[in-house]
Amino acid sequence: MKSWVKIGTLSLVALSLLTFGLMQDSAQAQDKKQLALVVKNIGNPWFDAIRKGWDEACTEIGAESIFRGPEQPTPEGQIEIMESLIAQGVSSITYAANDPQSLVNVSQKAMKRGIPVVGWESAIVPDSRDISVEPASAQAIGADQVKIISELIGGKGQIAILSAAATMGNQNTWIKYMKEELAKPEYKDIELVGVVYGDDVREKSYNEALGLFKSYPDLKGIISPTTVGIAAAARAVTDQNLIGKVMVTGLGMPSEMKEYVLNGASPVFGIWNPIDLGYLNAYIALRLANKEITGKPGEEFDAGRLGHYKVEVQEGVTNGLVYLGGLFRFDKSNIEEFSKVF
Ligand code: RAM
Repeated sequence: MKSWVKIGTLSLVALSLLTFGLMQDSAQAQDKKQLALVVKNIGNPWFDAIRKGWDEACTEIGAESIFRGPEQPTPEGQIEIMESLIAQGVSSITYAANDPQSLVNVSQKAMKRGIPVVGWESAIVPDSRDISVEPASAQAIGADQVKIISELIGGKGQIAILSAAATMGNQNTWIKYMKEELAKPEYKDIELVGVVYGDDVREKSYNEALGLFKSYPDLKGIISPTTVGIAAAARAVTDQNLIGKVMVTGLGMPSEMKEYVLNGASPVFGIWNPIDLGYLNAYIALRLANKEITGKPGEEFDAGRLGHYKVEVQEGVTNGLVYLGGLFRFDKSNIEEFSKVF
């Protein structure tokens, strides 16, 4: 009997310890943030690089990473995904919109339910997110692409823009600043003959480039502010033996562009680091989910290996903006090295 009591006592202690442990585990599990990242579409290597940094940060901070995107870069697919994330009750949603306007309702629904929303590359519609994240100033990104094409074509001749989808806010904003830059006197001999849309789909972008060669036989340059478009345009120039006749620049991934930098189809292009951008996005999502920040200008926070950030003022919008910083140019001097990174 005695021994039974002893064993019984021990068992009770063990049981209560076990229960305590289980409770702790489930409290931790409940506390583990679920950070959702919604990209324009699956299958674009750019978003795989963004995901790399996002996952790195999630592992570091002990959050669960949820990575979603539609098959095709359409707003409908993104709305469906965001609705399901709201129903699931994730801790935050971070998105790059295929059409920022179309995502306003679903974003507001999430915020009303207490799910913080981060809009990245999508800063054109007010009140559709708690905070915006941008790689660099849109003006600097747009202007730099004009400077590069001007250098490549010797400041003279016809150029065209091959964009992503006509609804995409980031590309549209960059194009607006390209046009502003082109209006400066130093570009008076450059004529922008048109803007075409490849929808961030490889084949469509390639065919749009072919269409430009046909419509404008004197075309000297193409600016493509999308990683999908620039690679497709450079491939089209290469396939059509137009290297040296039509210059391609814009925003590309060194891993996809190496071949075209070396063959001369696209000797110079710009971009920022998508791995760092994904990493920063995850830290911002966590800070919002933990209520350490709300997204208002002036707030400050730490973002792991990237260091300290401050939320900036965004013109005409109550919520703030965070810049990653770092717009780089790639050419034959550094393409080899960076093509191994992203
Ligand atoms: C494409 C996408 C993405 C953009 C890059 C530069 O991959 O449109 O949103 O940031 O290009």
